[in-house]
Amino acid sequence: MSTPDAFPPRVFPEDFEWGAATAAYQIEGAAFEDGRTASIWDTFARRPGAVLGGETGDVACDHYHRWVEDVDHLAALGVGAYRLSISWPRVQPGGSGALNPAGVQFYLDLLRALQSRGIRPYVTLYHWDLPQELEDEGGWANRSTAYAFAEYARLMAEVLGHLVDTWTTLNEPWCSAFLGYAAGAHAPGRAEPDAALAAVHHLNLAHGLAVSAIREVLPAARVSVALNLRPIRSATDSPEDRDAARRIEALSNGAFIGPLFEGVYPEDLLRDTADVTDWSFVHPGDLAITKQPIDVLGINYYNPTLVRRRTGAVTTERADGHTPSAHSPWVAADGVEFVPQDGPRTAMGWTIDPSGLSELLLNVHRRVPGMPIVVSENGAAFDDVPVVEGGEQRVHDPDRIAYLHGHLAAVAEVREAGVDVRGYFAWSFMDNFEWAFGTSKRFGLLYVDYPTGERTFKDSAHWYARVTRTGAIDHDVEAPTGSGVEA
Ligand code: PNW
Repeated sequence: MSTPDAFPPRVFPEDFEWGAATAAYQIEGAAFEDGRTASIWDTFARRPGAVLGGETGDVACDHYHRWVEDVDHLAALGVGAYRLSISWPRVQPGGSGALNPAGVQFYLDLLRALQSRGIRPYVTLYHWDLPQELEDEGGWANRSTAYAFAEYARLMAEVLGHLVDTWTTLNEPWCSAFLGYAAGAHAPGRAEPDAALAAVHHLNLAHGLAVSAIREVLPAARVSVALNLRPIRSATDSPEDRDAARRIEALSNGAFIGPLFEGVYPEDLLRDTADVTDWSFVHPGDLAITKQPIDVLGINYYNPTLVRRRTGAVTTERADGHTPSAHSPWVAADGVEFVPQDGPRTAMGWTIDPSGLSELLLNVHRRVPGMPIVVSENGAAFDDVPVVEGGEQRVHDPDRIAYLHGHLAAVAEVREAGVDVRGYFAWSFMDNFEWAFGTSKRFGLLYVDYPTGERTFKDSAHWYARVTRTGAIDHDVEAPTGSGVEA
């Protein structure tokens, strides 16, 4: 172990992008201020039983009013980049027509403040807060939503383009489609497998249309998408278990990598889902649109996925950590069982396994050769408890430090093996509204005291600040223990 001042050896190059990430609905609050209209999350959170404790994002971290202070905290973290998302209904109420000047001004001010601190903004256009009016017309199951999204992207490129470093079209379209439209665990809370597959395609189409729209306005734009790809592991080498893994590989990874980088939907995906849909929502020419060249691929990784052929009855899928729901997000996969894995877990119940990240990065490197990658989200929720020491509030979170350290070591390892990983964004900059779990799950480097809104650097934030300054990761690491959620 080394002391903070001893400067352990640099593992990452000078130009490695160190970042932290958030999303609009999870931090902004001010849900109905200055002309913002409802998103599907405002509506969904008001549905009884949808969010733990009946919480909403009405206030969240109140970032809409505290952004000046938050930019100071980002600067203190030493990050070179900040990944944020734009609330579509804040800048374009209702999802169509004219922009809302007050909403645009908020992002102009925020982006200028970041720029003045030398922090590069990575801007995600869609992190799950679809304007409610578009959902009322069918949401992502309706093809016209993809065109509405492209128009919104074009408008954002026009008004914010001079201040944005990297555009990310969508965050985790798997979650939007399957948690939103099949499991019903996320907004809009629909359990319609055929609509979920239509949503997959319309999200892929929206991505492609938006990439073109951004490039029409900004020919030199750096464009990205953030996918929650998974390393899928088969419990045994039996043909049945391997077939289960193949099916989940197609639903998790192939359904996005195929159309975005290869210009096809995997044949096995079409075959596996043939009883659910005939895929007639894929029109001639669509796969040329979805396969727009992009500059960098964002990968969000939290935990590995272990599957086998189902032997028992279908139960509510919990092993992979999505929100408990009466419905599975895994369309046409009743014959697959998700196997709980041994070892330490986070407060989400998610297995801690950095080897899943190296495996995933190697898989993507092989499947999408030459594509620069950033880890656009990685991090962990633990049951953080603030303590007062010497009159100062502290949050000791050794498990989070160990999690980040282990996963950064995995990134360093695959970089040595030739995988082109250019950056890493910790999820999250601060504790926030964790979707169906509300504020009960804390992923932040900064602790947020929700009653007062006060932010405190956790020990992991101090640790990460040393990482961002030195490019070295071996500062004061303790052994991982997990927070006590047992397998
Ligand atoms: C991602 N799953 O969500 C999101 O991009 C973040 O907004 C979120 O806060 C973070 O990860 C932590 O959850 C996910 O069920 C939600 O597989 C659910 C799943 C995956 C990612």
